[in-house]
Amino acid sequence: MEALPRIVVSLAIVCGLLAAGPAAAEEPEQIVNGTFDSGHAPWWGTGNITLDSSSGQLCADIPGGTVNPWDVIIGQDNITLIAGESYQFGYDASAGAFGKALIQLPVDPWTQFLSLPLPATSGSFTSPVDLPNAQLAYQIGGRADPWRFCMDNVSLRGGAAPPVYTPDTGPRVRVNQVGYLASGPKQATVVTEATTPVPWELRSGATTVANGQTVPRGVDPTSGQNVHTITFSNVHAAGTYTLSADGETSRPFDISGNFYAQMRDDALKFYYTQRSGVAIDNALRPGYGRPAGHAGVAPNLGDVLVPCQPGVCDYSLNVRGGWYDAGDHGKYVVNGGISVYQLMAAFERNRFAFGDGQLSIPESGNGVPDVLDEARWEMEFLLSMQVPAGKPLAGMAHHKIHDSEWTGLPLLPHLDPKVRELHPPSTAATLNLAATAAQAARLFAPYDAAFAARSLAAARSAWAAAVANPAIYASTADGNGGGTYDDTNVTDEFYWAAAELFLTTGEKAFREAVLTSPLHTADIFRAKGFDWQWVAPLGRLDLATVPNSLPGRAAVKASVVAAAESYLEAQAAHSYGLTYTPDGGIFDWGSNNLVLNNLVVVATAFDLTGAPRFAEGVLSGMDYLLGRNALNMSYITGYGEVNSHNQHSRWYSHQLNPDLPNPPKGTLSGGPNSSIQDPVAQQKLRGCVGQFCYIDDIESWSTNELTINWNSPLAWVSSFLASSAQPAPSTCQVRYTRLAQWRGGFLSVVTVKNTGSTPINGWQLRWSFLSDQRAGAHWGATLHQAGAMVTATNESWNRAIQPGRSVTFGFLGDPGGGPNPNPEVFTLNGSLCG
Ligand code: 9MR
Repeated sequence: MEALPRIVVSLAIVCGLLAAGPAAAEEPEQIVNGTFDSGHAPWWGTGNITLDSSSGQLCADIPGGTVNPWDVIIGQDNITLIAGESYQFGYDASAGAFGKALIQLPVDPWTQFLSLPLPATSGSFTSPVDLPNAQLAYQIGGRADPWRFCMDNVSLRGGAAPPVYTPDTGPRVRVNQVGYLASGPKQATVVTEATTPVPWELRSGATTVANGQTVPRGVDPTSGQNVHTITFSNVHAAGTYTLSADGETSRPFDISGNFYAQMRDDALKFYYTQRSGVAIDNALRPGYGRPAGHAGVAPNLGDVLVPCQPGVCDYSLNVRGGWYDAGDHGKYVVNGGISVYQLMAAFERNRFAFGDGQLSIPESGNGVPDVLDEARWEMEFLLSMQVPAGKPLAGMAHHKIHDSEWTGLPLLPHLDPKVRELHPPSTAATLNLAATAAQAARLFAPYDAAFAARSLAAARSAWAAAVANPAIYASTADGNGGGTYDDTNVTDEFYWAAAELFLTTGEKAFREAVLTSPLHTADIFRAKGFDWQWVAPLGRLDLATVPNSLPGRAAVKASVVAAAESYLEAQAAHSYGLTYTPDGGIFDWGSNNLVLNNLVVVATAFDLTGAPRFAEGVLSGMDYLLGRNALNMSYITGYGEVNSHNQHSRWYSHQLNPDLPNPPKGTLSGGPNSSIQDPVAQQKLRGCVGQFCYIDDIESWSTNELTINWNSPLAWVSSFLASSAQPAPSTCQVRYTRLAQWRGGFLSVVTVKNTGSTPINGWQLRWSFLSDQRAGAHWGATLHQAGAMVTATNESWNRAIQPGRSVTFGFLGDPGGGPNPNPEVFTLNGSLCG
């Protein structure tokens, strides 16, 4: 709450119209967020106004020329009234307010329990009915001239206090409900009133396999609970266990082999069913098939020819495709950027963990690792958001495309009837495009040279456009129908984009941009982690890990390791093992993705140093997400005894319509958010402490949504854990030799060796030419070329390759116009060869 202009306050005092009298002050408050301290949820407005709470009041510019009071409304729903109870209503408003404030039935016949003609600011009534969903509506239309309305301190006191919600947190012994890796660290947390050690026992069935004393840890500020910890890392035997202490027994859990490869694949499969612009094939995702969304078929009004918001541009773009951001139907370049980056970064970190056919997507079998195919689905969308040549701001990227108004749940994508609009270009979006297109250019080069070249060209033009327009920011008020993703500090986006362009091209200009960025030597790794709005760490991590010749690279690597050390320190001090320690213990929106992104830094330190404590820190960090937390639940759908499965989504709306599915296995929930901006959280979690600011309810969009940028660090971290603990060795080796070259032709032979321990029966070897080469006459294999991609299939006589043995084939080629570099990446039957 911020003070309204003085005139209003004094007017209220003179007239005795204060929001709530002293007698009523003890009565329970029924209005949710009447003070607009952090946004204006759950207030809504009609489509002809934009609600703005950036000043700590709720304001809107009211258009002139409407006819009826109800042509413009600001309202709040779901107010509980009890028959026979009296209620006192009040608020502050800007001078000259016009219209009426109504408390009424939310549907026909719109029975009014209170009708207050503005500018009056208080009134009272006795409810004639029991009603769980009364509506407060400020009907402020009907004026000829435009005007501005502001209000604050809206209050309705009376009736009964909303019932106190107590989550069912199950047994007080908190464990990773999925499992601890046999060789990994094993810790648990006990909630207890005891202040001295208590005995614990680890049991397999009725047998006690280990015991000891808990370690009292005092009151954990992120939960308000008094807790102890238990360590049982020296138990390695696989099995199903329970842990008991203080008269409580944990939920069952495993000590097991590595399940993170499964989690990696599930986290990545999430993206296919987020796809826009294409039908989801039920055969590939049983239970999740649906028609194409926003593919230009009615009632959809997009996304094949999407105009700008009025006055923003004079063209339309085909922006079909990409991933829906979250539970809404919006597509946002900034958020798409970090998401697709993290998928490609996971691949770049360890190409051997990713194969063709791994994710059961329509592109499986095309010779390209599925993770890159999935990433390309989003990259093509990001590229399509670039302002065309010849138009104002050419080379910039539009910030976002989404509905002109918010829609309700459930709503399958193909049924969305709202107008779709391109929003103005922003520097942040443009640099997201530059960074990811540069990254794509180097990763796709071995598979599709043409796409790589197109990406690099787009990255360069986006960079140039951002340099020319370095401070075009998305508006904080542009949030009708979609998220704002606003950001007024883009030094980090500049740093990240410069880093990616340098890593791909090695060019001096980008090297200088990296070295002169104020962030290059700054302490950019924050206790609260990084996300779409703070992307400097992406640049730093890649400069540390992707091979390059940057001067002073040792310091870059050291900065990552130092940050990881501080995260490990935080983890050791935290009784639930969190590396995420936000200022004042205020958990952010999507805190679980911040938890994971800190683990990305710790994991990268492992890659840089090989020190086991970093890999162990990542494993312990996952325990929090998988059940070792104050709510005793796993935040990953389908993992753990009790897990999030009602995430906010318009198409995984099972909680609202049993015919629709829950989110797929491997979907991360946003997690605890201290600011609880949505009505369900505000009704149930008021006054919550840190970890308790979460509810697995589909309408709790501020604590329980799913997004593409939250599953991406889950994919990255689980991929790290899958492969750092169990590197998947390649089982083939390819030698490509260009024996001769002459004007207009060349001769190559290729030897494929089975380095695994089982025979290969039938093979297909694939590579992509890096230039314009064409394969011609061949022997020892049948060659087929599509674009740059070549598929060599065995002949009947050499289909078997025994372990340790090789086959050789050859071909005549045409080098095309350009150079004739040897291909670098080969897949055999979909798996990468070493
Ligand atoms: O993830 C975003 C979070 O960091 C912001 O604080 C929040 C409010 O601006 O918005 C979140 O993003 C939402 C986006 O605006 C719209 N699609 C759903 C996203 C996840 O809740």
